[in-house]
Parts: sequence; C-alpha cells; structure tokens
Amino acid sequence: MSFVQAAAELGNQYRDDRVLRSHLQRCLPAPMRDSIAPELDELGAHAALAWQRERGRSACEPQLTPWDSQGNRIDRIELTPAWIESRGLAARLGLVAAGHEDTYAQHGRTHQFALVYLHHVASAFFTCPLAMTDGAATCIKAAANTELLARAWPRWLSRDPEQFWISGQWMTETPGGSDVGNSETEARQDATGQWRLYGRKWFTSAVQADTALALARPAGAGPGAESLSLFYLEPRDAQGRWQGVQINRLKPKLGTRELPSAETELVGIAGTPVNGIGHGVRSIAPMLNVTRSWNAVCAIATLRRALALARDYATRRRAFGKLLAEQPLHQATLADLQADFEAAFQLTFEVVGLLGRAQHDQASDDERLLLRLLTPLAKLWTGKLAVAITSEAIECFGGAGYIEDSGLPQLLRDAQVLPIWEGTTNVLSLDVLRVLRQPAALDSWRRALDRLLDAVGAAELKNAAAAVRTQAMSLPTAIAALAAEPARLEAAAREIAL
Ligand code: MFK
Ligand code: FAD
Repeated sequence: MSFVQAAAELGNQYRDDRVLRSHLQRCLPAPMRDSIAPELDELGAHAALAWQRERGRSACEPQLTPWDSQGNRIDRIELTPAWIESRGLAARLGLVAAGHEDTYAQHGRTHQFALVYLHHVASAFFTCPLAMTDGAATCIKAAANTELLARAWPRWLSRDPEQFWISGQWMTETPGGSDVGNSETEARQDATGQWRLYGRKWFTSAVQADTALALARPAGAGPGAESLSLFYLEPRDAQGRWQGVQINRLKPKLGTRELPSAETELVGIAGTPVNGIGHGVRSIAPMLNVTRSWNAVCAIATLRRALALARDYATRRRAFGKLLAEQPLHQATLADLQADFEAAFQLTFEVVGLLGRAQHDQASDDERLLLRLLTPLAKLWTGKLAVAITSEAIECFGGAGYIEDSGLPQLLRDAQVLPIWEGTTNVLSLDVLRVLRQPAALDSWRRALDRLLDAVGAAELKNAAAAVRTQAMSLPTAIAALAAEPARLEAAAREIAL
C-alpha cells in the first residue's frame, strides 16, 4: 500500500483564533465577552463541521425554472441546502440585528462582525444578502423614512426565522456598474400615483430576497447620478409570486456559486421612494459603506480560513526529512502571510469599532472622517489580499491544493469577487481621493497617526510607525502638487490608496 497524505483539518474556529480572541479581550468589557462567548463558540464549531461536510463535493448551485408545465411564467428558484440552513441560523444569532440593537451600545458592531467573521466561509455567501439587509436598514434609518422603518426595519432585524426578511441591492445595469449615473431603469407614476419601475438590472444577487433597494430615474428627470432616485421594493407577494419582475437567467459565475445572482427585468414593480425624489446615489451611500465593511470582514475571514488550512497542513506534510512546519523557508512563507492577515484584521476591526462608535454618537468628528476614509481603504486592500493569499495558500498544499475536492480552489474562486463588487479597487481608490481632497480629512488623518504612534510601545515598532507616518504625511503635498493636473492625480489614486 503506497503512502497516503493526511488532509488538513480544522478545529473550532473561534477557540483556535488567537487574533480574534485577543482583539475581543482588548476591546470588549469582560461581562459582554462572557455573554457572547457561547454564540461565538457555536459558530466556531459550526465552521469546522461545515468544512468537513462540504469539502470533497463540488458546491451545488441554485436552479431557475422559468415556466411551469402549463406554460405559466413562474421563475421559481430552488436554493441550496446551505442557503436554507443559513437563513434560520442568521436570524437566530442576529447576524444583522446585533449590529443595530442597543444591547451592547457602541460594541454592538464588534459583536456582530465577530459573528459574521466566524460564519462567512460556512455560509456559502449567505453573508451577501445579510450585508445588503444591514445596508438597507442603515439606509432607511439615515433617510428617517417612518413608513419603511415601521414596515421593513422590524423584519430585517428580526431574530425569528419566520419573521426575518433579507434585502437585495439593485444598482448595476449594463451601461453602468461603477458609473451608476448611466442607469436606464425608469420610474413612472401610474394613475393612482404609485411609482412603478421599468428596466433591466444586470446583477441582482440573492434575487429571491424579500425586499430590495433599487436606483431608477424618474420619468422626465435629467441624465446623470444626481437625478436618480432610490426606491424600496417588495418583489414577491405573500404567496411568493413575482410581482412586476421577471428573472431572465441566473448568472454562470466563476465563484459564489450558491449565491443566486440574476439578470432581472423590472416590468412595473411598485416602488416606494426611500428619501424623496432625486439624489439617489447620496441616498444609497450609507448602504455602500456598510456593505463595504462587510466585504472587508468577509475578506479577512477568507484569509484566516486559507491560513488555518495551510498551517495545519504544514504540521502533517513532510518533505526532505522534515515537516513543512519545520522547514525554515516554509515557516517564513507562512509567517509573512500571517503578518499580512493580522494587519488586515486590525485595520478591518478598527473600521468596525469606528462604525459602532459613530452609530451610537460616540465618535468624534475626527473619528467620523477616519471611518469615511478607512472604509474604502479596508475594502480595497483586504479584497486584493484575499485573492493573493488564497492563491498562495493553494501553493502551500502543492498539487493537492489545485485539486477541486481539496476545497481550496473554491476559496480562491470565491475570493475573486471581493475586489470587484461593492466598488472595484480603482473606484474605491477614487473614493479615497474624494475624501482626501477635503482638507479636514488630512488633518484628521494626521491626528489619527499621531495617536497611533503614541500608542505604539516597542522601539522597533515605533520606528516602523514613524516611517509610515512620514510617508502618509507626504500625501497632502503630493495631492496638492497634482491638483492642477486631475488626470495625473487620478492615475496615482491606487498608489495613494495602497
Ligand atoms: C460578502 C459580503 C459582502 C458584500 C456583499 C455585497 C453584495 C452586493 C454586490 C454589489 O456589488 S451591489 C452594487 C455596488 N455598486 C457600487 O459599489 C457602485 C460603485 N461606484 C461607486 O461607488 C461610485 O463612486 C458612485 C456610484 C458612488 C459615485 O458615482 P458618481 O456618479 O461619480 O457620483 P458622485 O457625484 O461622485 O457622488 C454622488 C454623491 O454621493 C456625492 O455627494 P454630494 O452629492 O453630497 O456631493 C458623494 O460625495 C456621495 N458619495 C459617493 N460615494 C460615497 C458618498 N458618500 C458617502 N460615502 C460614499 N462611499
Ligand atoms: P465597470 O464599471 O465597467 O468596470 C470595468 C473596469 O473599469 C474595472 O476594472 C474598474 O475598476 C475600471 N474603472 C471603472 N471606472 C473607472 C475609473 N473612473 N477610473 C479607473 N478605472 C475605472 N451589483 C448590484 O447592483 N447588485 C448586486 O446584487 C450585485 N451582485 C454582484 C454579484 C457578483 C458575483 C458580481 C461579480 C457583481 C455583482 N454586482 C452587483 C455588480 C458589481 O457591483 C459590478 O460588477 C461592479 O460594481 C463593477 O461594475 P461593472 O461590472 O459595470 O464594471
């Protein structure tokens, strides 16, 4: 019998995660930590179990049945078992609710995103509609829309699986995903004054969601982003039948295959304005910023999973007479990846902490600006890292990592969406520039770096932090120097952001 290599194994993903545990230890009051530990432990165990269960069989995909046997258009979508399971689990553990409830005040976001971080990989991208639901709730709260706060808010934040609603985010169209100002979908008022939407949405993920927020141009409004409006939709009736919506197809995607992403025709679906008529992009911005934070959290969850597997495998695989974990170069390779992961974790949970503080009116003006600046930065950097590190983790398994039923290729395919949706790397770099051009943002950035430097203990870290500070402080001069040459400034945006 020839040699058979043992596969990588995962333990409880909460108990094994030194970085998460020490962050919670540092940031949360002890009674809160004790009270949330059982939920974190449950998700940590679930993550390991789901990995054992799912690995080795290729992901099943949702199926669309457009017509019934009699020729009626039904557009029935069958979801995968992981998706059906995730909905109940998400409601029960409050993966959306925890971010908005007052139980833990400004620490609520840290609680919520610790749960999300532990659950993301096992959720088969059910975190996508959860992110959009959180974003939708944040949006209608920012708009102070009392009608929608009464109707949708309690459902989106419900912990009862029977009551829990999820939401979609219907922005992207064929002429504009980044440049949504090109949107063609039109909103018209019918004889009763009801707004109805007509047009094609090119990417609608979790299309079977109970609600969606969609951008559309009121008939007769001018071109561009400013004249778009934001509408709240309920795409299906109480019996689950589509109302004013047709599903053209489910997209055949590189990854995120259990997530039903559809091409959708709006044929008169009723819409309620979220924030009056006009300024639709500004109205949906709170949603974008929240979903971008989710994206960063899900990216670091992906990094952590790839590394947990690579590190475990290094304790099982031998080469040249030693375990990989004993080979100096392999140790250094893993250590570099771990350092990148830990930096990404700290940045992302800094954003999460700031979000919680801002939401509970505990954030200073500096912190609010910092949150606005760090959100796109965290999203763009962690998205890129997720792709690079899942790729490197595959290499850590040699040829075995390239084989589908090792479970690793799916991690890489899934990671590739993270830099694309919710704003590509370039679009977010330009968003960073949008913020940095406000003089107040640079001052706030400078003060934040000062505080960071003050907090750094070890001498060698102080030197490194000072070097970062010097580099960052050169930004205002660089931006000012390029102000007269907008094309050069834009061309440098990614470099500035990274
Ligand atoms: C795994 C789980 C995680 C994630 C799940 C997600 C699943 C969903 C997948 C999706 O991809 S949903 C679609 C996401 N689409 C995007 O993210 C669009 C990307 N494009 C941009 O972000 C553009 O920058 C944007 C459309 C927002 C702006 O384009 P414009 O037409 O050039 O508008 P403009 O004039 O720059 O901004 C309009 C207003 O919005 C301005 O305010 P004022 O009118 O008051 O001046 C901006 O300051 C404001 N604004 C823009 N971005 C903002 C913002 N305000 C706050 N925060 C922002 N991020
Ligand atoms: P484009 O905007 O055409 O971008 C093409 C390239 O041009 C990118 O590299 C971009 O960085 C670059 N670029 C664009 N503008 C600039 C600029 N000014 N300067 C420099 N470079 C620029 N959208 C939704 O609304 N709802 C959803 O539920 C949803 N789900 C999705 C699910 C998946 C799996 C995927 C892949 C996408 C989904 N999207 C969704 C769409 C997604 O948000 C868009 O694909 C994304 O915003 C990019 O838009 P685009 O595809 O039109 O690319």
